[in-house]
Amino acid sequence: MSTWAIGDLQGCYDVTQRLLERIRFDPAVDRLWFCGDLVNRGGQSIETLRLVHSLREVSHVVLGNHDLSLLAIGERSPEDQRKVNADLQGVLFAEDAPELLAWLRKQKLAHVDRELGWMMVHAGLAPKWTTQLAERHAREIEARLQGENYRKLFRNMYGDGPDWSPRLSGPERDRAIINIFTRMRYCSPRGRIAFDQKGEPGSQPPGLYPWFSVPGRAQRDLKVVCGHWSALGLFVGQGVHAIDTGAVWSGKLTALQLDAETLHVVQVPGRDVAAPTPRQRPPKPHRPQHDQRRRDGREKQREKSPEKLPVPEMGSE
Ligand SMILES: [Mn+2]
Repeated sequence: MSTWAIGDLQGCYDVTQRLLERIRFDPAVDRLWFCGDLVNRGGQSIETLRLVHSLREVSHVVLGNHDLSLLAIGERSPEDQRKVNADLQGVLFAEDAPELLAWLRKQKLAHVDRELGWMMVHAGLAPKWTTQLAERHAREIEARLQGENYRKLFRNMYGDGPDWSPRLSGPERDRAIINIFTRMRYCSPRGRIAFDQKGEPGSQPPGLYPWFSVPGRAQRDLKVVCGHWSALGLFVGQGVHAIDTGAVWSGKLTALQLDAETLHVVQVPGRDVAAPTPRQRPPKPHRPQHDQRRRDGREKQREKSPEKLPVPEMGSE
């Protein structure tokens, strides 16, 4: 019997199947931990979701930003749902979407197995969070996801602020907790997340640290396995095993054996599609001053109504 953690699948069904074959996964005896971001971008999101759902009795799943984004879009009108990419539409308009999304909504933000000695989250933990605190905050959000008012949670979920503080309450508290568990990479020593920094360590501005090496961070009594940060690649250190190795962008899909005596990693090649080069901003055309102001006004209005955005920012990173 083996327990394996598997990195971000991102709708890469064929790659996932190859990895399960490589580790000779046997549902009769083995167990799987999925690090989240099961869907989006890989082109086979519906197949991937069906596969993980079919393994639900022998798996643990934590939600990633793309999974939460899919769930939020799942609550919108069919007209709005037709604005998202074809891969997500393949899930939203599938016959079994209600069953799959209802199951996905009941997954966790943090999974803990103290006997095994591991905690799994999608992205990261706040600097001051022990594993016990992290577990408590994950349970807060999981209770909302499973409660009657989950639609309200999805409506209030989008946005980069506020920074985490234990004194937060209401929708702001929910958003801060969700952002830490599902979007964290770099942060300041006080825990302010640098949402725009996605590169490998060393590329970040001074004063920012990978969340797991922030000076003064809490001591943690469990090893942490996580995904979300493909530019970091396979990283083992500071009590953290980061295993998003960019399967969706011609990287690899990684499995890490959690009950092994020594480091045991198995990888298969990812989808054969290169990462897009960062979009170049076109030079701003010259506009008369009053025209520019009007345009800015319209943009501000658009920002206030995130439901109008065809692809929400939570799932765009
Ligand atoms: Mn992610």
